[in-house]
Amino acid sequence: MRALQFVAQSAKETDERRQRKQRASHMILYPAIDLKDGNCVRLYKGEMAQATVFNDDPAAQARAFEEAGCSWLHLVDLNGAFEGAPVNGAAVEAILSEVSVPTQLGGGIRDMATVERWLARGLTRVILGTAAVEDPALVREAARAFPGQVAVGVDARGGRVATRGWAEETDVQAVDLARSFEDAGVAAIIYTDINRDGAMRGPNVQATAALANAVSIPVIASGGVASLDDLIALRTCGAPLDGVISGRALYDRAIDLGEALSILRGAEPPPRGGRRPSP
Ligand code: AMZ
Repeated sequence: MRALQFVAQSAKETDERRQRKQRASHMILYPAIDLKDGNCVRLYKGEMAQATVFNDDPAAQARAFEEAGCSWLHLVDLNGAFEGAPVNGAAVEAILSEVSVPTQLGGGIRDMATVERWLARGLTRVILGTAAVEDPALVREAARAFPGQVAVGVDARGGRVATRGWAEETDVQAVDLARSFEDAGVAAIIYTDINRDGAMRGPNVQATAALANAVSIPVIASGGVASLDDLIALRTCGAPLDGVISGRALYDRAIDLGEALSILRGAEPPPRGGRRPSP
């Protein structure tokens, strides 16, 4: 009897270990829907003047990502990030009523009332960027009030954090900012290398790994993903990443969404050079 219990117990332990390992190697793909003037756009290195419209129906775009198997959506209110208050609220609401996957939104969320309003409307997570630098007490208060629902956006140019639509430079080092929230209960740090964003030159794997190794908060990589190899590089970078945000590469079809999802779930990588040959 005792032997049987032992066998059952060790089978359970093996199972748990396997699940833990699977979780550790599983990364979430966050497809980005960046909103400018009600449209889905991609910018080049955050420049509003260099916007390319990919879809004028954000809700349809969101549904397409959901139908393709994405388990989360990453939304950005670009006008909101510049203006310091929500601007593309109607588009965000249209997305929320269209999809049932969890969503995170950043851009123009700078006070508690806005945090509360968005979470009450069905967002899963809010992202605070500028406020993390200018009003860190807000991040702490929000994370306390909404555990698991507040992420910090750390957007850096040359290692230093930029704010207000990335138009303002600060002297704050990305790693220092991330570390300062170590005990605040934030759900994630979303780390963007601005010079890679929209540039299709590959992500800054080294800086992302360094940041992820410097904090115990889950880190989401953002900026520059251009190929399936980039996803493999992030997945095997030596730091546990929670996920990766991709925008332009998905819209341009530089990476195949289905293949990206399977790579991030820990499947064997396809042959180098990207796509598998078609049957
Ligand atoms: O592309 C840009 N110029 C840009 C952008 N994508 N500016 C800000 N943002 C995003 C950040 C973060 O998700 O990556 O807006 C959010 C931060 O907004 P705020 O208002 O809190 O600084």
